[in-house]
Amino acid sequence: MSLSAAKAIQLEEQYGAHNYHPLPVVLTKGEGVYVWDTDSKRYFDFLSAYSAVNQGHCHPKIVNALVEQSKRLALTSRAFYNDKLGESERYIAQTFGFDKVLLMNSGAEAVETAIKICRRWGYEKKKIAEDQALIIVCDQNFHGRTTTIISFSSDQGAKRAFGPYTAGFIQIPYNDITALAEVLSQHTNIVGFLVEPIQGEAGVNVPDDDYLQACKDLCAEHNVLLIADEIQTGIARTGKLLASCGNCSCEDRHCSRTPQVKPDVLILGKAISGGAYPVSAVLANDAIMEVITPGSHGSTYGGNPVASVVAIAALEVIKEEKLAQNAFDLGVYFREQLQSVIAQSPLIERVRGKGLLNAIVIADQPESETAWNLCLLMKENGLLAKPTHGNIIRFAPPLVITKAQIDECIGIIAQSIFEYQKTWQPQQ
Ligand code: IF1
Repeated sequence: MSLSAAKAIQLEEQYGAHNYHPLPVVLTKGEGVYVWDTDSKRYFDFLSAYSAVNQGHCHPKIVNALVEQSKRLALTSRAFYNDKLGESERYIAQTFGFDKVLLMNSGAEAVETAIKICRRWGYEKKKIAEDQALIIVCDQNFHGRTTTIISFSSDQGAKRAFGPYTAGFIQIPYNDITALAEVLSQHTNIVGFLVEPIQGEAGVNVPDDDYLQACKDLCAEHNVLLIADEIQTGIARTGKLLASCGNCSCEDRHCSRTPQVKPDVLILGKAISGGAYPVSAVLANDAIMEVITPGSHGSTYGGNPVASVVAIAALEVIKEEKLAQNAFDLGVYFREQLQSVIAQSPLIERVRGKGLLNAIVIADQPESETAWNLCLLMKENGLLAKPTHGNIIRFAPPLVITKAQIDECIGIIAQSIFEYQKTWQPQQ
């Protein structure tokens, strides 16, 4: 018997740190694109745990892998070998086309791992002076919440009063290849460029089609590692297996239209384990990964047997159910359908995104409550979504969604927009 919604909220209020401001809904069950609250009300999940549940909630194949391995051998630490890690390292490395992979747990841990690999590569291979390595990042980035990662964040809410900050990072504008070229020409001790192929948290900022290729070319020219953070955009979310690189599992017709960019270091998380278990990964070829030597990096749970089998199962689901293809096709359809709603509403400025990572921009001030209030109304109408920044609402359903379900969700979104705009006055 699950707790009442009020009791669940009260317990979190009293005993939990207040590090989130959740939508007022208490979920107790998930299956595919649906979640249910403690009053048995069903919702479409249009957040997918920030794109960790691409395969749909509680996918039977992934859950089964989790349960069966947990009953056999869950954790050995890396002090000993186990019979699952090597198999998953091979599967992951070959799926994404790299020589090696280093498995961690959270996305932030993988980003930290990539930063360490890149810095050590800079000292040992590029012969940068000790402790002088610089890594370029973009403004409006989101790469996690550790002290080093927030050191190069431009989000004051995530950064304020957590100093002193880690040095060694230069921030440039996103989607600005001239800015990247300038910084690369001004500094000789740059070792890496860490970038999201699409900026998720910043509001689904999609760069110019040729941006990533131009970044790759400039990084190659200056012997700098291109580090792609695909924790949110990867694993079929944007209509290809990866937003940045062309090792696609989708049909050629999709990839021929956008450049295939292979980063030097690839960072994955979230949907690599389908929302069942925390798994993250850093992939690179031998010439880079060999800077990691015994004792130089690790974690208690990183690469454990359960993580290993869950990651394989989650990636197999992506391939077997052709979820990249589905995300591509239904993403086009979703944006087209939403565009016809937007054309009838002064409330929404535009829709943008790739695959099933989309967002609408509300025609109001970022500090207005409009996006939040519209999410509350969509919740009442049976769809869960949450604002990213101020006046932007992200729409990211599980990739197993069907066309008929998209139609139903367009109906809910349209109904909510038309209902809300009856009484809406834009903030002056
Ligand atoms: C929160 C944001 C999304 C990520 C990218 C690394 C990480 C994330 C591109 C770190 C994590 C999550 C974290 C969660 C909310 C969510 C989020 F709003 F914070 F920014 F998705 F956009 N790189 N994103 O998106 O991975 O350590 O969380 O496993 O912290 O509130 P993690």
